[in-house]
Amino acid sequence: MRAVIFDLDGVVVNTAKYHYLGWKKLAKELGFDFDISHNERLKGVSRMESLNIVLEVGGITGYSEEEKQKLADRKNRYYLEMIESIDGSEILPGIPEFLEKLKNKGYQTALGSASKSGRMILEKLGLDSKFDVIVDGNLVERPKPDPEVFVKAAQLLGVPCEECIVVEDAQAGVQAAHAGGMKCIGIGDERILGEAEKVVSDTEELNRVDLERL
Ligand code: G16
Ligand code: MG
Repeated sequence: MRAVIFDLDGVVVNTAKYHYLGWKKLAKELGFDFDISHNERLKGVSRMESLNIVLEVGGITGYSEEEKQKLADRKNRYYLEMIESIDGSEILPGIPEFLEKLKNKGYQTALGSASKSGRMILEKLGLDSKFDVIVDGNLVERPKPDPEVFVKAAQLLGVPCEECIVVEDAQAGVQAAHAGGMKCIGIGDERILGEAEKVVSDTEELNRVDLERL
């Protein structure tokens, strides 16, 4: 194994709660409640796909593509307002140590995130220099579970896909890693991420995984 590709939301930083609050606010304005029980479905999927899920939950149909774009933009404004003040204290536990350990052992590292704000968030957290390559939602066309985001990261690193390990917290992300011919470590619930080669309950535990024995 030569490289580790990190998802952002739920792996490097917990931005999921801000995505959730942004969608919840939008839903409230549209006249329904979007509660936390539906949130798992939003993880790792693109902004537009998330909007479709939110509207489905609210039983709302009939918006034109143009109207949907405006709703997605509105949610993104709420999201950007909320993450305006995030800082290094919101980096998930064990991640800086894991990045350091990978560097010392000679692994290359990349970000592979669906979020169009991916690079900006890493910059805010002071982590952008810790990744050899950053691929975020601005550089890809097809959302996870399509492997495009990870394959692009591997290409930019110059490492064959079979020698890359993806770290993911979303089912769509595990599927994307496998579709790209990569191994995957899941962070979270074994029942949701069970397809991954290894599932750990939190990011701290990444430091105890033997990457050569996945
Ligand atoms: C993240 C989140 C998703 C979000 C997506 C797009 O993906 O998990 O909930 O919908 O990015 O984000 P944005 O609206 O900022 O472009 P990831 O791949 O980092 O887990
Ligand atoms: Mg994620």
